[in-house]
Amino acid sequence: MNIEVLTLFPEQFPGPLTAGVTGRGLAAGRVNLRVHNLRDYTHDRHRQVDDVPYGGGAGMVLKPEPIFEAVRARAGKGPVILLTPQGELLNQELVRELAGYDDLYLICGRYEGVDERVATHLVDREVSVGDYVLTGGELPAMVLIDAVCRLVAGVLGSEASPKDESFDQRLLEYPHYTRPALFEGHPVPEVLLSGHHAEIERWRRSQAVERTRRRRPDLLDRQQG
Ligand code: 9D3
Repeated sequence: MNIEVLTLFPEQFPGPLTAGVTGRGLAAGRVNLRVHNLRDYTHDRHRQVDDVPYGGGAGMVLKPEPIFEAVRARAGKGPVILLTPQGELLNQELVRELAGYDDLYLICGRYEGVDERVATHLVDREVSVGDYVLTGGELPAMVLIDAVCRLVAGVLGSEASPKDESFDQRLLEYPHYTRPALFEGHPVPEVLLSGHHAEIERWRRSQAVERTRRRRPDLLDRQQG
C-alpha cells in the first residue's frame, strides 16, 4: 500500500510509525509512506499557505490553491482523505475499508481550518479521530496509518491476527491475566487455572458482555456491517 501525506509539518513523520508492527511494515516495503510539505506547492515569495477568513473571525484558513496543486500531482489513484474535526468518526469498519485500497492520500489540516472548497471539490472523504480538539491533522493521520497498516497483508506478525478480532466486533475484550497466579494478594480468577476450555470460553464471553454493557453500551446498540 502507498500512503501519501500532505502536511505543514513533514518532520513529524514517520515519527512513532517507525516502531513495532508499523515500522516493520514500512521497512519491508509493504507500506510506502511519502510525505509532502504543503509549502512546496506555493509559488509566492513568502510561501503563503494560509489567509484571513472571508467574513472575518479569529485565526487563519488554509488556502485552496497549494492543496489542489499538491493533490493533482499525486502518484496514486486512491481516495483523497481530509483529516478534520468535521469528518466521520474513524472506526474499525472504516479502517478495514481503507485498508482495501492500493493508495491513500491524506491531507492534514492546521490553524482554524481549511478552505471549504477543498472538502467540497477535491476530497473524497473527511475523517475525524474523535470528539476532542487537537492542534492539527498530523496525529490523526498517524492514527489512521497505524490502524490501516496493521491490516495490510504481511505487516502483522503472529502476535495478533486480524481474524482474532472478528470474535465479536461489538464487544470489548475479556480481562487477560498472566503469571504469577497470586500477585500482591490479588489472585487470577480460578476458572482460568482450571483447564476447562469450554468453561473458560463461557467466562470470557460473559466478562466481555458485562464489561461492554457497563463501559460502552453504545457498542451493543450498534448494528454490525
Ligand atoms: C480551536 C479551533 N476550533 C474551533 C472550536 C476548530 C478546530 C480547527 C482545527 C479544531 C481543531 C483543529 C485541528 N484538528 C484537526 O485538524 C483534526 C482533528 C481534531 O482536532 N480532533 C479529532 N480528529 C481530528 S482530524 C483533524
